[in-house]
Amino acid sequence: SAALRLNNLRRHLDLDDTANKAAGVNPAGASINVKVAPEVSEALSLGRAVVALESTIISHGMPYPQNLETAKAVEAVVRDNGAVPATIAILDGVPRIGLSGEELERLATLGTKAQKTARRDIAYVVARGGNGATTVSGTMFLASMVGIHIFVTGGMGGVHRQGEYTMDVSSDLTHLGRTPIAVICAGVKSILDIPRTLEYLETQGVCVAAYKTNEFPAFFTASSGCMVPCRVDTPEECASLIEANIKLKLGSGILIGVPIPQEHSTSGHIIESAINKAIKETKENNISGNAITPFLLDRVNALTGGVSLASNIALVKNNAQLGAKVAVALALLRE
Ligand code: PSU
Ligand code: MN
Repeated sequence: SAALRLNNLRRHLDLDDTANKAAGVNPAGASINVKVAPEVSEALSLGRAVVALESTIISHGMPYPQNLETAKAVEAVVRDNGAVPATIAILDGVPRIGLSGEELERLATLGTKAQKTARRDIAYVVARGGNGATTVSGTMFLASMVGIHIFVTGGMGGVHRQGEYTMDVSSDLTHLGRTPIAVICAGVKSILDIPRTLEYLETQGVCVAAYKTNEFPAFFTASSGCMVPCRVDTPEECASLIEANIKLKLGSGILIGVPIPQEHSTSGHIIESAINKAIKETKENNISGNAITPFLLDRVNALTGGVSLASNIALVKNNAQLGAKVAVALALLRE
């Protein structure tokens, strides 16, 4: 079955290391250039554990140099737990699956000069030869193109507060509804409307699970007050769920919410008052569209005096640890 997997991958990619170009096949069947890091393409062709990581968190989610330090530390956690990390971004118009140290550094120093690249932005960034930091939706698209099943991040986008009026619903949700990938994260921040986010995920057919709890986590705090339909308690249980989803060919994704470790959780009260103030500021400053999320993340961090950034870093590492273990368990199942 390893040979079969290799053939499957070859069908999607021209694994020519010298040219280091891959002809990825998008759902419409057209070919584009994708650069897969040698370590990642080798792991994929051998059916080994691979974990995708997003890059908007690096460019827009954290300040320099903590963004670079965190990106490197998260990759190290993935490796220490037996999987190969594949940080995904677009550099010079070419989607990259797996970044070198230099490329990570470039992205981290570009910061918000890299374009925040959701699904809708991918074609534009590629066409212009630009640099794009992929969001959860953008990363899912590229990861699933090369056959990666597991993706770790801090938090997903969701339905914004008052989304029932603004219609501001992150494409992370619709894209997870049409991509067979598992996103392992600490839930969604309460800058968002969590109950409506869960309703929307249900409509999209996304399987929402929580790790060692029955409650959907709220990023900075373990508790959101919202129950989830599935509970998983071990990496092996996560892997079985992912494998069943693949075998059923549902075509939709899985969200596994991992509560922030107790010792790093920030007082809900501190965060909540910072969030309310930050949301008020978006209105005062006429912040709209895809600038809202980066603005809120930055303001919440500033208003909490960096407390939220420290929690953020700790929870991403925690998610990466579980994500790598799940990837290893899944690779064993699929052998
Ligand atoms: N939420 C976080 N941290 C993040 C993001 C969201 O707690 O870094 C980023 C992710 O890249 C996510 C994107 O995919 O913001 C969602 O943006 P929007 O709300 O504009 O869809
Ligand atoms: Mn939006």
